[in-house]
Amino acid sequence: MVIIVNPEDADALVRLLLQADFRVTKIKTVGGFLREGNLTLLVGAEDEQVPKVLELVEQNCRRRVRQVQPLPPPVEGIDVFIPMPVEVEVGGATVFVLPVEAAYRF
Ligand code: 2BA
Repeated sequence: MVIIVNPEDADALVRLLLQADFRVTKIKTVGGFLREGNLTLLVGAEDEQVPKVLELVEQNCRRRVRQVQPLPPPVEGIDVFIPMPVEVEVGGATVFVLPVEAAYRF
């Protein structure tokens, strides 16, 4: 599972996942739209454990309204340009459930 969460929710969520015996990897990431830091958790779980992980995520990740100040046009590459202040709702969490062909630990 790939779980993108707000940094303010990440520590508590990781703690709960570990307490529930899941293995977790935490990666520092940046949202493409707001260009703010978020955290991406990788959780390897059996199919039948997926609902438990979703439950922990749902119970521990809050939606937040963010006021976004204008962002300047990007200098290079394809990026987001926000010409005026906007309000966006961020999170609780974005979760992708992916099939795993094989998993090894050596
Ligand atoms: P950001 O890309 O920085 O997006 C932050 C919030 O801004 C989003 O919250 C959404 O409310 C809003 N937003 C994003 N793109 C927008 C757009 N084109 N127009 C208007 N509003 C927009 P969330 O949807 O909760 O997403 C939080 C973070 O999760 C995202 O940060 C991104 O890092 C990740 N994420 C969300 N959906 C994703 C997806 N389909 N693929 C990859 N990453 C995703």
